Amino acid sequence: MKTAESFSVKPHLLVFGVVAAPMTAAMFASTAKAQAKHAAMSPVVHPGELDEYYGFWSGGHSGEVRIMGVPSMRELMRIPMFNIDSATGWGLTNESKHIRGDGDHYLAGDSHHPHMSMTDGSYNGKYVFINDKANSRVGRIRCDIMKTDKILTIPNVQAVHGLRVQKAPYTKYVVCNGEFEIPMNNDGKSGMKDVSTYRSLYNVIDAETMEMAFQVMVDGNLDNTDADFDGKYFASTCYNSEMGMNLGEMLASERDHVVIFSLAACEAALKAGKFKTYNGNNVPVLDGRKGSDLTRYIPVPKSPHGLNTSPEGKYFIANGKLSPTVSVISIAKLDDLFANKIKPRDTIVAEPELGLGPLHTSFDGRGNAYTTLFLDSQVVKWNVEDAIKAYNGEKVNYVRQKLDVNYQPGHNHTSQGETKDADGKWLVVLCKFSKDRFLNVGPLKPENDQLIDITGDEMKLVHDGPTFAEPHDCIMVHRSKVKPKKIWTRDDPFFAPTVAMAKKDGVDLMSDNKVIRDKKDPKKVRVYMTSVAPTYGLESFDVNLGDEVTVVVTNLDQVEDVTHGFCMTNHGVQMEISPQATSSITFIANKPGVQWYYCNWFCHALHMEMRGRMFVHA
Ligand code: K7E
Ligand code: CUA
Repeated sequence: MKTAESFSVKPHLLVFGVVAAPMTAAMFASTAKAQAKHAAMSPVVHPGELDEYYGFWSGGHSGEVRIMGVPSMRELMRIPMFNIDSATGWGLTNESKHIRGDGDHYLAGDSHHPHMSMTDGSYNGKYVFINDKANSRVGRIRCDIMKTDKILTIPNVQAVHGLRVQKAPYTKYVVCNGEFEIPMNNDGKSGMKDVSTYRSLYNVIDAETMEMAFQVMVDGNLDNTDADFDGKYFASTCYNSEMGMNLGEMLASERDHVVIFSLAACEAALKAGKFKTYNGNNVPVLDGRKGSDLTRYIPVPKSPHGLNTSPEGKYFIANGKLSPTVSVISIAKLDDLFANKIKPRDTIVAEPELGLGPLHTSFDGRGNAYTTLFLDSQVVKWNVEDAIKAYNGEKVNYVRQKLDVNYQPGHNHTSQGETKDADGKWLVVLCKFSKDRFLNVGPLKPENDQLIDITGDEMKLVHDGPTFAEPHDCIMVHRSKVKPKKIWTRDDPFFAPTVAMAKKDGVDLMSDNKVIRDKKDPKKVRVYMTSVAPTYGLESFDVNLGDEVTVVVTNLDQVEDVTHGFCMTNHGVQMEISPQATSSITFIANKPGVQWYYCNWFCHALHMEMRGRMFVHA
């Protein structure tokens, strides 16, 4: 296996080459001409100008999602989800705890695959979904407020990995892969020696309610997934079809497979009641193992990884990982496959050899595909129709270009490339290693998100972007498709439970500043206050030692960007309250005497003065 080491020398050699050979005037002129002809698009977004794309970046094992501006690659916002966030109070406020639900006690997550909801194969700007591999969850971001609004723990599985959305006619379902196979039931009665009951499940979630629709049991495990553009089929790669429990066993056979799921067949089986339940929950589990009419298994070289649908809707592409090839599956042939008119391998229309370690592929909408080569530290641009011709015996060269990237790329993504609006402008390659590309920050390095101009015949690297652990995947959505609110509306469901609590207490959140002691449980105190820069509605309040205090702040400011904070010093309590929002946080008043609270979001010239006292009676 080649390492990043052997590739890191290349850029230096290039630089030295230029320095060593003095250029003549003629050489300068011809270079300038060549540069003018092939001038790369600039990633520079001048001060005051806006980016063309919203990038939604997974935060990997930091557990969050980030909004990047593309092409500037500036980080615009972080959206905490599976993690805890000190700045916004995510995981601390009652609103976020309510959304975090049954997984609220998890303080960590591992987010991989962000994907936006679609209508007719185009992004619709409504939701972004992402998986948490670490704790088998799926979260949803509401794009009108850019906050997480739902998190679902998937039952019966361990490690939810690949995730995508139904592309057409609209995102009714979010689909995701259970990666690690586990005993069914996993009740501690069997499991370590006898692996015959081990299964992986394909998970189908209702995108609107964020509840489980159904699950499909498969042979082998599942890795990555994607959907077609007709609303008929989903496809998932499978490594370890052997059901091995260690590396040697997992690599034993030469072939693994791509599983194709027929949505209509699954929905019919569900309707006909052909399912079982497991582990004491009531989620219907359909049987999609080999021989079932819900699925088909297409053999491909062993241990495939990424699964990508081409934007014109014709192909599923399974990326070889251990094989230097990708397998191109014709979606048009799947009807015949399900009708048993052809054999599974008959759906393969090309298997081009691209280089070492193909992991993920994206598309420019002009018939070209871009595949990351993890081991070669390259992106290879290739033409899909030419690869099909070559597979049919014609003498054509389907590889258009190989570009060194720095280093060890995983996912790559083109602007809008997973939708039918693939526009072939930008390619982002998410490199796992960055080594010498940035100032050394110690043994732990950032990742390197490289921006590549793909508008011309040649790919041009235009920007290196360091990112913190670890953007597995990203999408780029044209800014015309996303219209977030500028300030909150008071009827937002995000803080509706808190509004309901206030109503029960007889409090008008827009005007009242009150301390209410619970009549049934006198240790519980609710402190309601407003905020208008630079003051809180309450300059002070009193509680007793040991009280459970819930502070509810409603931000009356209506000016865009005037966000306040609430921090109770020495209590680990802080949160943000954006204009017209209500936020609440609960803690135990466990220290006697004067406790200052203050606004921790800089809001006003007198922001430092925006504070007050809690007095705790001993
Ligand atoms: Cu999408 Cu990193 Cu989870 Cu490939 S995975 S690299
Ligand atoms: Cu309000 Cu700072």
